[in-house]
Amino acid sequence: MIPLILAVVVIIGLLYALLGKKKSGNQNVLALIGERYSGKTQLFVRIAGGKVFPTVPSIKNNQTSYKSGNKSYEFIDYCGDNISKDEVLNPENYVNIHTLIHVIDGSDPTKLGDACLFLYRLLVSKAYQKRECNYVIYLNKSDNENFLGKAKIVKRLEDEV
Ligand SMILES: Nc1nc2c(ncn2[C@@H]2O[C@H](COP(=O)(O)OP(=O)(O)OP(=O)(O)O)[C@@H](O)[C@H]2O)c(=O)[nH]1
Ligand SMILES: [Mg+2]
Repeated sequence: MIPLILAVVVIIGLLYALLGKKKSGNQNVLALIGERYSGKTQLFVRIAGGKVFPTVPSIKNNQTSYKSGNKSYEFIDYCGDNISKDEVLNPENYVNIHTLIHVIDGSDPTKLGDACLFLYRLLVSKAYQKRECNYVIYLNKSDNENFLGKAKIVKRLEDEV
């Protein structure tokens, strides 16, 4: 009887470990997401240590590995199209996300509505509700003379969400 109980406990333990691992994913992805032209690829190149050069609209994601301390991450610069946003929010990909860096062009008020929509979609997604990833808003183009200012942008995000 005791070996049987032990076997059942071991099987339950193994199942728990396997299913638990599948649910939590690798959580080793740092993802840059945001509207087209917000400056994701420029930021990607800068953080990845490359030489900054004039970029063109991305037609595919850029990806590299990024080391911080003794931890290694997959660093992905997603295109600014809707397919890429769906890809990030897809539970199969989301499960691997450690930190989501949402790049917002702070000098373009016409893009703020779409930025709010993405934030809303993230917050209501089942994947996020199950596990909140680190979420960072990177307010870009503050050097631009049309920069709206942090307070205005935060208020707009709060109002819309
Ligand atoms: N003034 C200013 N311009 C910037 C800044 N960062 C990026 N840009 C410019 O914004 C434009 C778009 O930058 P990208 O990095 O290609 O934008 P993206 O978000 O990758 O765009 P997609 O690949 O189309 O999704 C380029 O002309 C950049 O030079 C910034 O901090 N300040
Ligand atoms: Mg790009």
